[in-house]
Amino acid sequence: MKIRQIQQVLIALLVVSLLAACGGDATPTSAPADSGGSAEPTSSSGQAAPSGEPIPIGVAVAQTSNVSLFGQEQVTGAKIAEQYFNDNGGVNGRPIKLIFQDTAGDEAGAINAFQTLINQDKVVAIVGPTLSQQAFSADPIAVQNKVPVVGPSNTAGGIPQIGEYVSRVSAPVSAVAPNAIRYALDQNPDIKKVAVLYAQNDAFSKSETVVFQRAVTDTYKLELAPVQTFQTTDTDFTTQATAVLNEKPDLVIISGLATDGGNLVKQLRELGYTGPIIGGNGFNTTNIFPVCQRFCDGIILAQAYSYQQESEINQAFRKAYKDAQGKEPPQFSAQAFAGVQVIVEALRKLGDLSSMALEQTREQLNQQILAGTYETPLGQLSFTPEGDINQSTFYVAVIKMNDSGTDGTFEFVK
Ligand code: 1QQ
Repeated sequence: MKIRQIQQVLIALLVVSLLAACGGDATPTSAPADSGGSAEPTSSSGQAAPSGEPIPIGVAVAQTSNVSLFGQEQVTGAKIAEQYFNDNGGVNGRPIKLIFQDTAGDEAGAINAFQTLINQDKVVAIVGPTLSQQAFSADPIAVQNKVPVVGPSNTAGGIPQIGEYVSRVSAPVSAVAPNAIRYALDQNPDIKKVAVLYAQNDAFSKSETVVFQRAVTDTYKLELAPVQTFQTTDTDFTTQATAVLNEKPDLVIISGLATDGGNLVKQLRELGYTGPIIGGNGFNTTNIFPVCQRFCDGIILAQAYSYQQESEINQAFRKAYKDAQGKEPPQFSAQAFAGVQVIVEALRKLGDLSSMALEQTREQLNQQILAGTYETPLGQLSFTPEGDINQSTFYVAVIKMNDSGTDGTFEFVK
C-alpha cells in the first residue's frame, strides 16, 4: 500500500516536471512579436514564392454540425484566397497562413475558437464566425482583445455595432432581402396574401423576417397572414405548414437555416402548397439541395454574389473554385474569399511587420481594413466608419433542380 502511494507521488512529480519542461514556458509572451505562428518551413512550390515567417490569419467557421453546410463552403473559399494571395506575392513577400478553428454551430464553439485563435495561435485578425447568432457572443471577445474580426456571413442588423474591431463583408439583410420580394411580385403581380415563417432561436432569421414583414405590409401593402415560428433544430413542421395552408397565401417567405428551411419547404410542398416560395440567406447554399430535393425547385432567393460577375479577380476565383469543385462557386465561398482578401490587402499597407508588436499590428490592421477599397469577387467594396460593408450590386436567383431532384443550380434571374 505505502509503496504504491510513494510510486504514485513520484509519477505525479515526474509528470509535472515533464509538462513544465515541454510547454510551460514556451507560451505566448516569448513568441515573436509579429507572428507567433509555428515556425513551419514555407512551402516553396511556386518560383517566386513568398518567404519568411508566415503571417497567421484565423478562420473561425463551422466545420461540424448543421451549420457546416455553410461552413464547408467558407473553408473552400478561404483556402482559395490563401493560395491566390500567396501566389501573388503574399504580404510584401511574406506568405500568409490560415489557421482554422472549428466553431461548430453554437455560441460556445465560436467563443472557444476565437479564444484559441487570439491567445494561442496569435493571429493578426479573424474571419468568422458563420452565424450572426454566434457573432453576437464571440465578436465581443475579439473587441476586448483588440483583434480585427471580419464577418464573412453575418447579415443580421447590429453586427458592426458590436464594437470597434468588427466589420463584415456580408451585406446586411436590409440590403439583400427586399430584392427577392421585388422579383417575386414582378413575376406574380396578383399576390395579395403572404405567409411568413422564421426560426425564432436564430439572430439572423429574426432580423431578416423583420425586413421581409415590413416589405410585405409597409412597402407593398399586402396582407400578412399570422406569422409562424419554428426552431432551427426542428424536423417536423406539420403544425406550421398546416397553419400556412389554411390561410391560402399567394406567397410564402421563410427565414431559417439550410436544414430546417429545406425540410420546411419539403413539408409545405408535400402538404399541397403550390405557390411561390422565397427563401432567405440561409437557403443560399447548394448543400440545401439534398434536404428539399426536387421540392427545392423554384425557390427564389436574393444573393450578394454572382459567379457571372466580370471582374478579373472574380474570374480567377471562379476558375480556381471550378477546377477544385467542378461547379460554380456559391456566395458563402466568395464572401470568405473576400474576408481573407481585405485582411491581406490591409496588411500590405502596413509595411514591415517585423518591427511591430502583435498588439500594434492588430490595431493598425483594423484601421487599414476600414479605410480601404477592395476589388473583390463580390464587386468593389469598402466599409462605413462602423465597419458595415458598402456594396452596390445584388442579385436574385431561382433554384432549378434536375428531374430526379438529386442536383440543382442557382439560376440568376436578376
Ligand atoms: C447569418 C446568416 C446565415 C444564413 C449565414 C450562414 O446570414 O447568420 O447572419
